[in-house]
Amino acid sequence: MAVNEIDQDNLQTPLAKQALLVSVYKGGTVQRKICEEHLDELELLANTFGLEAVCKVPCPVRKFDASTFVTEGKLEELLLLAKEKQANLVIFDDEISPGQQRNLEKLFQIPVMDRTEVILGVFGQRAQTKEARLQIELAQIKYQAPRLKRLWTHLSRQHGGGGGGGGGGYLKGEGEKQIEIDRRILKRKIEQLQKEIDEVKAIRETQRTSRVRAEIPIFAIIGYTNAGKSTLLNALTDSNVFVEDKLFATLDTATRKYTLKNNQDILLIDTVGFIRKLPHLLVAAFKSTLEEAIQADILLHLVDVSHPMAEEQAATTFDLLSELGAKNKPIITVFNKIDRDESSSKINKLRMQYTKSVQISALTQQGFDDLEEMMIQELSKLRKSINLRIPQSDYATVSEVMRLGNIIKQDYDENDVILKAQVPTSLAERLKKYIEET
Ligand SMILES: Nc1nc2c(ncn2[C@@H]2O[C@H](COP(=O)(O)OP(=O)(O)OP(=O)(O)O)[C@@H](O)[C@H]2O)c(=O)[nH]1
Ligand SMILES: [Mg+2]
Repeated sequence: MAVNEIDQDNLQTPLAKQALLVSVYKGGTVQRKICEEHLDELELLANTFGLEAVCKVPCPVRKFDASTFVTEGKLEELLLLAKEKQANLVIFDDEISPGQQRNLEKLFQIPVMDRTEVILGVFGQRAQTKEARLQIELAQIKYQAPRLKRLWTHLSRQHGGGGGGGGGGYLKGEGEKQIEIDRRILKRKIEQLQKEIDEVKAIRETQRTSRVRAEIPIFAIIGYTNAGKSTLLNALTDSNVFVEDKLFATLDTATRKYTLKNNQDILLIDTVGFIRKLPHLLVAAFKSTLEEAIQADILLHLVDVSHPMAEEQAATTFDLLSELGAKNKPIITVFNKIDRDESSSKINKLRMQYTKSVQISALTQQGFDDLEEMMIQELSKLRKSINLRIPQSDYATVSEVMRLGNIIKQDYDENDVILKAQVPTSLAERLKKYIEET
């Protein structure tokens, strides 16, 4: 059979769907419990991707094997289990190196994926905008590039463009020559995608600049996937952003205008959800999209307090925020889904950790007044960007601006000091007589 025919056949072949899920842990019962929670999340991810978990295996390990990730004894157990449960796919919750993946596939004789690949697949299926699609395709190709020698692959065999669909079939090992050709094709594809992304980004930059000029304060709703971010945006602004009890319902940021009770207009941005061990390729891919959100004036960090892993999820979000350089933004932590019957002890513990917080239900709109009040309060603390002309003789004021504000530009004009500065709104109030309109 010619290579082309094989390709064609495989594109028709349905994706292996019966997955054996494996997550490793070191330690005792506490670690095992956490491991089980991680497996539940992996199952949700797999389901979202269109796969079914036939068995979830918390796998205690003492050490790892460089070539097969888990050691021989464990591996034998897993091989037996995969046969017994008639799995035709294995998914590891941990990151598996290209070499390990190849070796594991040889042993299992069925495709072996890791969490990263599932997340990339889900993102691929769900992306809507051109930029998100391009970025995901780029991340998928970069993931695939060192893995061309795998027995099975699906990401590189997707229907061209868009990176969409969990579709494509699994392909039996490709020859060395084919791998070389594929590698060159991938390299060219990466360059081309990067160019397209840059173009789309440039357009978005211009849009952002015009928004900044409008000086409407921006609140970004951020948080773990499925926390209820889109539900909150919809409830506040009567919108229709897609909401679903699955992971990564939102992959594109959506912006809506909202007027607070004090008549202040604001923009609310709904964002892509965070997840534990978000593949680095995707952090990089979404950096620019997320950065836009993170350049918001204030972050509303939504936490689903009804989730057993609420604490870990909040911590994960904070880790990703610092990776994106946004940890020091004003953040209001919003404990969501309080309509669900949950022990208040968990909320109390979280409140000790996240002191600037409110409790709401985006579904029943309970607690919305408190949320708004805190938003107004935070907003009033914001700094304001102003242009000042201060006579040099007023040393005291000049030094006060230097001390309390952020000097962006400093010039002299005859006997005046000309400053462009960001200052707290309260100080701006006091500086009124020196403020110059531009
Ligand atoms: N009981 C309850 N369910 C809620 C609440 N807020 C959201 N949900 C549900 O939680 C699920 C996820 O909501 P989304 O708004 O899609 O969550 P998200 O944070 O936007 O999720 P991603 O876009 O996937 O990151 C949906 O089934 C919502 O109906 C709430 O306050 N109470
Ligand atoms: Mg959403």
